Amino acid sequence: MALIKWASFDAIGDGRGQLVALEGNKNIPFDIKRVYYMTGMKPGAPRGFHAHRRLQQVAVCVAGRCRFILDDGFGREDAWLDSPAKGLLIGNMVWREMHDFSQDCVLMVLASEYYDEADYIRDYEQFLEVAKHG
Ligand code: T46
Repeated sequence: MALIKWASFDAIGDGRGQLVALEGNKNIPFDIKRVYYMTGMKPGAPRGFHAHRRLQQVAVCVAGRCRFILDDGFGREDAWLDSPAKGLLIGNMVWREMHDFSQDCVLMVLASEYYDEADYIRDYEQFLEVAKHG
């Protein structure tokens, strides 16, 4: 099963620039309960390294680019986020890592749930155990 799944968004462009609209249960496949974004990432400082038990998310690089690694416990794939018109769908129980942030990267994430540290699995061995044996 492919781990990398994209949502593509219409960019409405005119002489002034581009506009992209994201709407829950339309081009985002869940009710959006939370939006967060990351800026000022340091070169060579990857992020992520965890999975979520329930959370679903869509990640969009609204500026710049970065590389995501997704791992379901059986295989891993990577993909560049390099367009504000492209969203990476990240399901629950998928280990994610973010690498190679460009200096101008602004990474925005839309989430299906409020922030809950108890939903995180931050230990890779524990993630493998849950992914493989429930
Ligand atoms: C994910 C990837 C793509 C909050 O207080 N509220 C929030 O909504 C979030 C997302 C984080 N935090 C706090 C928790 C930590 O003290 O912000 C700090 C940094 O979070 P974290 O180390 O988890 O950041 P990343 O970049 O490793 O991971 C984040 C999300 O946490 C995660 O859900 O999927 O981005």
